[in-house]
Amino acid sequence: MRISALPREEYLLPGNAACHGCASSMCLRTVLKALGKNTVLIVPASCTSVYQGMFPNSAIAVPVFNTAFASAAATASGIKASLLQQGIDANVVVWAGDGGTYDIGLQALSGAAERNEDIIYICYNNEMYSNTGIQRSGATPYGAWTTTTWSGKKEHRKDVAELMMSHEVPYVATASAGYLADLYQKVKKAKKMEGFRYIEILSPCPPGWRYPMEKTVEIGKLAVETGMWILYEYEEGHFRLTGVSKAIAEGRRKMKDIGEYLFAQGRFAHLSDGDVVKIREYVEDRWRKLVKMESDMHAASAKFYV
Ligand SMILES: Cc1ncc(C[n+]2csc(CCOP(=O)(O)OP(=O)(O)O)c2C)c(N)n1
Ligand code: SF4
Repeated sequence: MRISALPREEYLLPGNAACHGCASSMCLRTVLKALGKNTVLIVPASCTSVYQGMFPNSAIAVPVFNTAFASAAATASGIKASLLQQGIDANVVVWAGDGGTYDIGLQALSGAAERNEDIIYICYNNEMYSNTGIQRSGATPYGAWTTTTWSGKKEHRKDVAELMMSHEVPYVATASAGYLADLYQKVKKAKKMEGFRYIEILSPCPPGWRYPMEKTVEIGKLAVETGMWILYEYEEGHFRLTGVSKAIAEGRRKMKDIGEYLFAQGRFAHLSDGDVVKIREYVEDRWRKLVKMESDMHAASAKFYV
């Protein structure tokens, strides 16, 4: 599918307050095209709650409920229940940053996933708390500069998409701002399903990642092409790699060197050779783990109880 084939309706209006080159706003625009107007967005404190505009004005042409940082998934669960009680069937969708997902909103997210609430939770992961001045989050990768990791983060990031798979929810997918048509198709698929659905989008941020604003799509693609970010779907218990990640796993595409991704961004400019080796090893380990997960999935289709 080509970007030009996306619906022409706009639900994120131009002239909003997002930075130039903001992947979060590009992805939200795409996500809303897939969801359509019968949608309620739940947005915790984040860049989105700023660029959406100040009441009574809004850059988002569907109802938006701003909620406290920790409670997006709980708020969405309550709104869905209330709408159903009133006989209204609408897409109830959380749109939250990684700070609101990986750290501060994690308990509400886990609870809603475990209850299999009938909502879609989308995390736009810019790997930091951007809105408050680029602080580290649990999603910040090893080595990255932030204003609270001046010499580079010392820990690897955690992985909430994998955590959602361990909750065995109906649908988990990863996407990247480099591939908006893939994001659109994954949201379309999620929209048709029932129960808890989680989508996480790698969402580059020019001021936080320190690269020129016109490079957002290129950086979003490089993340996938170098294996730093892996595209996949987990659907009703079945895991599979998708898009460029699948092509790399099947040997149809060669993986690019991690340096192409890292040194396109000022936040990694200080990395030593040792740091790069450490990141490369981490990426290779994770890559092997997910490729194995896909092949184990096929092998495990045998029945244990006969
Ligand atoms: C409980 C609480 N702690 C801190 C804040 C201040 N705060 C508002 S937005 C934000 C950062 C949000 O980061 P993230 O969720 O990653 O979204 P982004 O800003 O990157 O879009 C913070 C720390 C808050 N509003 N509430
Ligand atoms: S700081 Fe980053 S995430 Fe926030 S609006 Fe700007 S580009 Fe988007």
